[in-house]
Amino acid sequence: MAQEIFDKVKVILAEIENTNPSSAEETEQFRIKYLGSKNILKPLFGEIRNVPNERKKEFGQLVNSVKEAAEKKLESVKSKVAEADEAAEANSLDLTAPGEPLSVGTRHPVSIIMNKIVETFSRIGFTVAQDREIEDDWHNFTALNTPADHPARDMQDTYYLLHDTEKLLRTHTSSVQIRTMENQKPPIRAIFPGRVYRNETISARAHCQFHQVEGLYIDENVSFSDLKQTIEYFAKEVFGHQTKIRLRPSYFPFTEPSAEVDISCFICGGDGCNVCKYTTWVEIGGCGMVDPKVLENCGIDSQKYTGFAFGMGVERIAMLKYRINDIRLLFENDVRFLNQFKSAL
Ligand code: 2U9
Repeated sequence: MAQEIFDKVKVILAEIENTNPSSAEETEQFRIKYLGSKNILKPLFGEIRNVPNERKKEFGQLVNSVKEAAEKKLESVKSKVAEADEAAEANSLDLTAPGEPLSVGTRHPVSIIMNKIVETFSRIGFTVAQDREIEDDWHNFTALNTPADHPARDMQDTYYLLHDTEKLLRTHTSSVQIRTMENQKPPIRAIFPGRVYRNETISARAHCQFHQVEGLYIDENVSFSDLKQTIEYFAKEVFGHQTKIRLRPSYFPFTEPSAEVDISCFICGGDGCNVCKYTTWVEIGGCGMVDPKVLENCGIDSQKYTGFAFGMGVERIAMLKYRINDIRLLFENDVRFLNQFKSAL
């Protein structure tokens, strides 16, 4: 009777030694069967009463060795299974699969238009000049023939610096033209892109900051027809080759004669629409022959040299081209707006 119990335990021990779980699931089943709270060794402890006293110690040791064997097996199997699982996962990785695509940013519509304008003028020999945004009265107003009582100089229109009221935020990039003429001898043929500031109440149509590209060509015998040709070339390049230009007489303190520049409406092509307000023309900037007084202010001999100048607002052109009806969208950096320019120009 006692020997039978010993034999049962030995069978279990052999079973443990011969079992080799090969997956996480089989390992768990092994643990439950030999080491779980209802393991198959438990009933054998109950049978210890059938073992004669002199063999009880031997029986206890045998049952313990079975438990130890189960624990040892479980430990060694667990690490092997974990290694196998890791290897299986590594094998399931497809190293030839294409990577996650990087999301590429988009160019800001103002930059797109500014780059297009700069590139267009570069092709006909204009260089690019940039300078400071904080200016003095001379470079922003006085040298440009803007009289002391001109409304543009008013605090209502211009931002003056609080700690240094001699300084202001430039209201146009014309100040860079003055600096260029002060430092270089003609011929001068350059464009002047940059950010400018005006004390405007912000609305859908106006902002206190915007971007301009201005241009200047000074040499001997530069004429109004050179100006017209240059504007026409620019308009056709940027708005399409069917584009016509129209110059309307105007007044600026720094040019004489002066004109507003209109282009034929590229939206309706002459049929009339709400962009051109049914006039078939849209205004894109201004231009004129540099006033001789402005040349003299910069040390250029106005008897020998003449020149033309022009200016345009970049936001206005971006709004016309992309049909944007609120200038504030161009300064808010909302990606839902900016992402729409992915494939522009
Ligand atoms: C110098 C001499 C002349 C630049 C010019 C305009 C006409 C003009 C506006 C267009 C829209 C400004 O951005 S805007 O509001 N500009 O109409 N600008 S002539 O004339 C100059 C500049 C510098 C030394």
